[in-house]
Amino acid sequence: MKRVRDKNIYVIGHLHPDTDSVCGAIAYAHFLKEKHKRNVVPARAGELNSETKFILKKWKVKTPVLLKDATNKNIIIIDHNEIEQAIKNIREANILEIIDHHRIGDVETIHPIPFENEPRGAVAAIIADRYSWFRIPFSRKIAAMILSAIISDTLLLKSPTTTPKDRVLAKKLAKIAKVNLQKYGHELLEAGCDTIKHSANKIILTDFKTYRQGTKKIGIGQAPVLGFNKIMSRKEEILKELIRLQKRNHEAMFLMITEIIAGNTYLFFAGNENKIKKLFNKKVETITGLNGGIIYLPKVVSRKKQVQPKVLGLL
Ligand SMILES: [Mn+2]
Repeated sequence: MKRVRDKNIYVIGHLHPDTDSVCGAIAYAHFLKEKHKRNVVPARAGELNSETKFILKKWKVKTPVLLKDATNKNIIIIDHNEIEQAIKNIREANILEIIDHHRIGDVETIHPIPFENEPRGAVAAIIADRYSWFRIPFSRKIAAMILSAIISDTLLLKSPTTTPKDRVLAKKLAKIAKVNLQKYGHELLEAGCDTIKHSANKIILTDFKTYRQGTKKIGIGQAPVLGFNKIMSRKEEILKELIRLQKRNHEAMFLMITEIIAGNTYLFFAGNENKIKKLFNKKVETITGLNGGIIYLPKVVSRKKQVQPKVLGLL
């Protein structure tokens, strides 16, 4: 065991945290406290996005503490298991457990630890199962946290990552939280759709994940919008910024602009056009002089299931 001075146990999700990472951490920290584990603290790996801010405010839940460095900390990792997506110095942490719903990555530990990974709509849904196994009732607030995470990660159960178990769970949690699933779901997703207000840089990096193999890195951002018109009038500016960021240290960089009501995506890319074109086998819109392009992907909403497996072929 590594010598650890800070007695707290931090439950933390990935960098550029989304609602699942934040509300999942809140729900799991609460669960562990209910099981009489002390010193469990929900944490976050960065600034909250506007959707998560809306949720925490609405349900009057305290914002998790910001943790920037994992050195000598007791950490429970949720919603990721790749070093590239974890807070700084995760190798220097005492990792106690991992709960995730992504591909198996590269986080290593010294000791055997509980590691649960299941393809579910949200990591919060896996955490909800723990409550059920141990017969710990969901308070209204915790039900709302888990429900919000499921709605956010599955775009109100529209993403192909949604499982039948997630649908049943969402209905049950909506009842406990005393909300109408459709109405609350739209309210929540719309709160996250302030993409248009932001700089191109922030649009790309607010919800951004990096994947590494050896020295090569690929990045995929995703930004939700209501209707494409306004955002696509800024396509040149956004593509230019994506290319600028890619040139610094990525093999290729992508941005999914996803329209959340119809469930369609414009995929912006920066990198080798010929290689990327082949991955999608779709028409590519290019802008003269720019080393990148835009591909329209109808009925694509999931980075994890519909984009990442294709583009990781570039590594
Ligand atoms: Mn997630």
